[in-house]
Amino acid sequence: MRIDIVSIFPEYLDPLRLSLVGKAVDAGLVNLGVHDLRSFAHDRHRTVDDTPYGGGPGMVMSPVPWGEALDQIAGAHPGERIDGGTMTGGGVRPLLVVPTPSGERFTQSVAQQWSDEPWLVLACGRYEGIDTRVIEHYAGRSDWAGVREVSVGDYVLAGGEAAALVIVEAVVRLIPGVLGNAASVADDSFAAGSMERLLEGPVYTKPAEWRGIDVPEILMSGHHGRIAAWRAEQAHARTREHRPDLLG
Ligand code: JFE
Repeated sequence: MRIDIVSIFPEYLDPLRLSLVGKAVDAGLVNLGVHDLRSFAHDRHRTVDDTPYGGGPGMVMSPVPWGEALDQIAGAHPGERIDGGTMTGGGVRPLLVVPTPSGERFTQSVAQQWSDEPWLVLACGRYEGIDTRVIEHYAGRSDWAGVREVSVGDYVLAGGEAAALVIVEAVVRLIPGVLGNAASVADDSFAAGSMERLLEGPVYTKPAEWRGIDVPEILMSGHHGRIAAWRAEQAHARTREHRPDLLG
């Protein structure tokens, strides 16, 4: 999968070079490109924002540098890899992903769907957001796979970068070959397609006693059937306590 991220703070995306996503990049499973939106602004001050039509506080991101950036990243040589290689199949269209508090909820199900996409382009806004015509324009472009405005949660961030980190990590760990243990994907809370949507119960490791707290006896018993039943009961209890909405 190719992933491009556009931001006025490209260094904000540096953590994607670490850990699981970084390893997927190093292994060639993900081609990651991070782009500075300001390099697509041509005025002396590299301006990317302007005052909002209709008035109001703050500034809005101009559609002009966004159009230049997205066209250059996707346009000139469609399907070309960031590393200069060539993608098999060709004619690959990018899906434009725009984090915003007013988007559809980004869920595990969405992450699962996007893990099959060949090419994601994430547009990270700042200020009061991006001029809406950027969304409208790329939604109507047949050389793009579409536009998805998504919210990673009901709180307001200062920009799209932290949301982009969340989205990329959630998607990349679902790409076949990225996670070592396929069972740990299937067993996740909210795993798409699972019958029950329960939170994970508690987990323990050695030592068997830590600061006066014992690991529950049942987990030491070796009775796999009873352990599974206990874990299911713990999962239900935690879901009832933390997320009763999931039980209906
Ligand atoms: C941007 C901002 C004032 C947004 C009404 C770009 N889930 C989630 N929370 N926050 C974001 C996503 C997010 C994403 C992109 C963003 C927040 N802001 C800040 C300020 C009103 C806003 O939208 C700018």
